[in-house]
Amino acid sequence: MELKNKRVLVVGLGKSGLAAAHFLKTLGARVTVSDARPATLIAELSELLDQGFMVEAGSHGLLTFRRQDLIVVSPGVPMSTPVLSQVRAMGAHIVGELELGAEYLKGEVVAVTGSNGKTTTTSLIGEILKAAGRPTLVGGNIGRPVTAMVEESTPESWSVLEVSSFQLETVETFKPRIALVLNITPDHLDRHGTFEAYAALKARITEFQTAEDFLILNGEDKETQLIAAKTMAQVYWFSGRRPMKRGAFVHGESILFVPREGAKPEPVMPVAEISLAGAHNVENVLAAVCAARLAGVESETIRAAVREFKAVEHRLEFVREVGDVRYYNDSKATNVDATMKAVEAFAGGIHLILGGKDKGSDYRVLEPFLRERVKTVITIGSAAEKIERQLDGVVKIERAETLQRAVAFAHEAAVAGDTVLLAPACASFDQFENYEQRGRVFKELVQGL
Ligand code: UMA
Repeated sequence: MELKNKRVLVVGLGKSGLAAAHFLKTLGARVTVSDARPATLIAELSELLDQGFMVEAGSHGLLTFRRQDLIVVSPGVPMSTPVLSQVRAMGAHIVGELELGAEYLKGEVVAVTGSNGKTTTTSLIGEILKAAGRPTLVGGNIGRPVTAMVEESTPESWSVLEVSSFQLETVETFKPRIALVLNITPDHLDRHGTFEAYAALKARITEFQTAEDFLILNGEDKETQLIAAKTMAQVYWFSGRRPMKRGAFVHGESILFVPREGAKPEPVMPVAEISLAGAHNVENVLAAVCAARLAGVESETIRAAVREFKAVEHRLEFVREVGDVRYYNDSKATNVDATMKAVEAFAGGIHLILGGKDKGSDYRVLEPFLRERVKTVITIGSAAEKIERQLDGVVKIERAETLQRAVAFAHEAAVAGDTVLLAPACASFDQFENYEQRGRVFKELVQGL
């Protein structure tokens, strides 16, 4: 894409949009930015105008969108947005921020998608590559836009990208050297409409891969297995339950890696050396081991890096013990499947804080896990009523409305040996800026007990 002197529109002025706008300027493009928020709410407005950007605020106007050589959308802006559908029908060229950044990124790319475990796996692969002495960059959905990584990248770089379904909606050439699909369970149905549409977007991570590339899939997840038939890349597998023909798996007490079909399994490390809680985290480690071995990192280096790796903030993060009650922050559990995995990580005695902004989820699937391990569900946010309706009679439910009241209630209700777990199964946007802020507020409340 030669963009010098081209008219480019950036849609959405969050992290991605701002990074894309500044990046496009370095390429010599004539950049307009458009955000649905009113001008008074865009903190960067005067700075952007001073820097020579044209700004449209308060709405997305068809005229602005029609006059462009390229439109770059932020992940939070759906392709179904009316003005985008309209100009697309007229032949507009529309890409996402990830697609734009990845096209200019130098070096190798490892891309991690899936419904859950993306952030942990992305961070862990990053740590392993760093430990192996590779110049490593970590970004994407994890928080650093790809366009903001380009300048730092060199032909020797390894960029490890967390990739969301929102970002995959707008790829057109994205071709990672190593792609991972960790699992596919219902999420973001409010945006994608159906589970099938969501799963199809996840598969786009491998759409442009060729035979020299690698695709790592979960041997225990039916939806990811289906992708194996659709890829040109060399498929590797991971499994916590049984040996795989090639890939990483648990056998007895150890993690093994098979580099080629028929090759002898190589020992990588004992499972007991993983310091992260929960069976799902063993899967995340297996996926990372597989990616790191395919990137050519020695098992000894992988083992040392995994041993050192602690939980990422907001992912089943231990906060504090108060009067023999342990508090965990899993604010990143923004869908039902993630909550299920968090609950599974504890034997029982859980006071579970659920709720926030509903994403069209079915909370009834939590039933067996709640019956087995949860003493009380404490609801917060706008999804509270739906959760209570769907889980009526399954478990004791308390409506707290706010996180503050939820923590106070859990503190009252919990007895020695219990666990208080924030794993809300919902987005945070009804009461918080994002899941990070929700997690931080939770931790502050717990520290204040
Ligand atoms: N906006 C419009 N028009 C619209 C919708 C939104 O102008 O129709 C504007 C909003 O007013 C706002 C901006 O778009 O100013 C927000 O853009 P955004 O939602 O894309 O947010 P960013 O700050 O750019 O953050 C995005 C990702 N956000 C989403 O995908 C919703 C971040 O992932 C990511 O870290 C960041 O880019 C850097 O790559 C967050 C996320 O929640 C963590 N991701 C989802 C998830 O993990 O479940 C997919």
